[in-house]
Amino acid sequence: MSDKSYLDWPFFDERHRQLQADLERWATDNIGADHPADTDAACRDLVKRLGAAGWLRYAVGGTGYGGQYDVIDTRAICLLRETLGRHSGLADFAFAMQGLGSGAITLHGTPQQQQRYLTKVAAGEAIAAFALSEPNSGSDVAAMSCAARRDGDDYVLDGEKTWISNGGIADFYVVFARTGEAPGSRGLSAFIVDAATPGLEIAERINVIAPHPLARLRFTDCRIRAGNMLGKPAQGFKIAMQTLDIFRTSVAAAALGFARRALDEALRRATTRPMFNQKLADFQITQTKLAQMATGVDIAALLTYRAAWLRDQGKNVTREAAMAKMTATETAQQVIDAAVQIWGGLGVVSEHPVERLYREIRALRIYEGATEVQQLIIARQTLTAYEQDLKT
Ligand code: COS
Repeated sequence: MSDKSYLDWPFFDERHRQLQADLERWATDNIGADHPADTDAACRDLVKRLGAAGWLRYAVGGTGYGGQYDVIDTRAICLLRETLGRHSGLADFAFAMQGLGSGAITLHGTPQQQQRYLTKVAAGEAIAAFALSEPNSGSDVAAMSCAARRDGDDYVLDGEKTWISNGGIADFYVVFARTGEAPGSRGLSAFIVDAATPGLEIAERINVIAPHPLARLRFTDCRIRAGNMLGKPAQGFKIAMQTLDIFRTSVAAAALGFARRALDEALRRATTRPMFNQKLADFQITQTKLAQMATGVDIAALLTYRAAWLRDQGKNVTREAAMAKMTATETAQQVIDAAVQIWGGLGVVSEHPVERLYREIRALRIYEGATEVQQLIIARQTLTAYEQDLKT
């Protein structure tokens, strides 16, 4: 039984507490924590079930297009990821990628684009993916080389994208490409590319430490209508960053869910494991670990829900989202490692809950901006604020 006292923090409204309670019931009844043999099939199934149960409505904005609210409620997204993450890494993944993959359409899509894609994403009838990274452009987004050349009423895409979650099972990809209006970050644009478009192929499926659908995509003379562009030409970099501002906070929430589960598992073990005529939890050395874990969980929760709450107040949260993502993912890694230690030999047995968490957390410190990128962002924002202060 996880600590729920944080739900009384002032970041939340009654609807958030209700959402969390409803989802907790649903997840307990409907989600297994196992890593299935066929990850693609499991993900497709999870998307369908999350859609049918109404949870994916929170992943998109626009009540006219299947969204729960007109504007994405970041706290709701975070509560969903935290709760799903506590039950199953794959369920969290399936939910999160629907949001990340369609976030740019929620933020910048035309009504036609929103009608066509968001309604299906919210219903679990279409799988979305976000295609930003390239073999030579991960942290340095502005260095991307995948190109989109204007040709009459079309754009023609050439290049590669890699580490694309849902790659291989997605129905459409939001692809960022160089349109060349200016060098670097000012010459990128965003496009919606349907998976069946000729010239788009899955060049490679990538197996990772905690399996989920992941692929490298190749675009060769891939022709799409100019109407598939999201926003205006040259807005691609900002569209990508605005999307990440929402979903980075939610990565923090997923890490928080993993950490809470690890703490629960550690408590279960420590309070029942006999050792030297007492229980593991009776040793001060165990209590020190538990104290650090519980405090780490609350630090992660405070930063996560601060960023989510601020964004829901319409504030710029680039700095706060970066702080939340960096701290929650790094802290969760430590909490999970301590849980493995408390479980001892059992903690490294394949498919034990803490062994699974140990594998699940690792990628979160890398994807959607590695910890080092978050540090760069926080430092830049802090220095800029200081320099502006000096001027006024
Ligand atoms: N929202 C809106 N605009 C933003 C923004 C944000 N969060 N962050 C930056 N911008 C704007 C800047 O204001 C700047 O605008 P102007 O050109 O008008 O001045 C422009 O975008 C370029 O910003 P910046 O100079 O900071 O870009 P850099 O190339 O230095 O890159 C980092 C900044 C490293 C922070 C960025 O490339 C990044 O986030 N990298 C990690 C990418 C990532 O998460 N990859 C994983 C993909 S998903 S698995």
